[in-house]
Amino acid sequence: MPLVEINFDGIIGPSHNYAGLSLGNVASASNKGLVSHPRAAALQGLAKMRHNLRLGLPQGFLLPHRRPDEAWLAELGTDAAAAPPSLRPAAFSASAMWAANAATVSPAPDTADGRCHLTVANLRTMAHRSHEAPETLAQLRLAFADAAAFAVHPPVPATFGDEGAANHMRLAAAHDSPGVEIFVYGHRGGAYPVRQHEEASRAVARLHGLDPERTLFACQSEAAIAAGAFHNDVVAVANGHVLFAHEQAFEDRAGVYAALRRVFPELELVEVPAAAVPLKEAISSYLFNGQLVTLPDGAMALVLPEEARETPSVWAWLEALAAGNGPIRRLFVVDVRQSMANGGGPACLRLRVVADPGTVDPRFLADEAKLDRVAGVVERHWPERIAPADLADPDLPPRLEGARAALLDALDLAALA
Ligand code: SUG
Repeated sequence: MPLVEINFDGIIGPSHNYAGLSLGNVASASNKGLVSHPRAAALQGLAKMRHNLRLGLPQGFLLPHRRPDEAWLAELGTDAAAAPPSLRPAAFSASAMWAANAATVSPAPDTADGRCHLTVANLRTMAHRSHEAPETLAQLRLAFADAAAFAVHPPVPATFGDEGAANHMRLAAAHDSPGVEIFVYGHRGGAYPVRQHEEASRAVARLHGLDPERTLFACQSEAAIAAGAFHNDVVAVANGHVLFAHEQAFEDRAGVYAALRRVFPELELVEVPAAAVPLKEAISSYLFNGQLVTLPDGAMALVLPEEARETPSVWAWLEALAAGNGPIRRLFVVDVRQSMANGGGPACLRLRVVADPGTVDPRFLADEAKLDRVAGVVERHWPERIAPADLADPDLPPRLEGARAALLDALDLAALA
């Protein structure tokens, strides 16, 4: 079977809540303290997977992590019962749902040894995300255990922040052709932290055995980070030969485009001018966090969040795009509002892996029947709502544990317990 792009979505975990943990992520900060709806959140995520599956796109998933993370709390000398308010929300966070931050992936045609390489992200900048890596590594080692096809690397040292595929793009004539990989790092972010370190990006490129001639390192613009684009995938996305980016995505816009055109002359650039869509609206609508996908008939489509349709400047621009002669011809809208309220759009929820599905552990691959099964578990076990004070309720941890165990059982993945 040829190499195809498989989107692995993070199943939204039963502890999904709004704790305002991510400085620099405007949605997370402004929704702090709201009551969350984990059951609705997970069903929205499953509906998105089903939507894309019905478009004919291969779909996989990753599992929610154990929360509260008692192993992490133990390293900090405490546990869920005694954790201080400064640590408790971080231990309960369902942030592993945003699978675009799980790892960076270099498909087999790009690497020196002809295998698909994945490096788990260390996510060191945010406390609540910094303890995802061990479980992500365990899941990826299981899903991509075929050592002839994959190499799964542990995170790079946490000295240098690495946030995975959200700061990585790939251009290629087709998914199974050799590509050009673009690593986007930050230098300055105004009042906000820079989450992707250049040294981490360069380390990942070396570990993956990428051809230096076909690997680019681009600095994200300070203006974008300062406006709330805490990851590059909030202001730019690539697919096939297309780069879809905001005019203010990169610090040295002309330099990045020129370098790209040199190594990838087929580049088709779809740039959104700030005059048409200001950065602020691009970020609040998550225009660039749509999934830019190639449909089975070869046409390109964007799978966008409802918020993009609700933002007049963004929707007007998109309708003109789809009606024009450009490469992006179709627009689909999905409802992932529960995740969006924490700054996670359609593209944040998925990790793209180009692979032969026959080499992936089938337990991580989705079909309609399996999604029905997962939805059944969610309906039965996911809390309907979580208010901030509920994180201190002693009944919550056993409930979360039971919910996760039921999911692992339904997917024959008790090995991850
Ligand atoms: O890391 N939000 C995530 C959103 C990640 C989005 N991912 C991509 N852009 N690829 C983050 O900032 C909020 C959690 C809270 O506040 O409770 C959060 O972690």
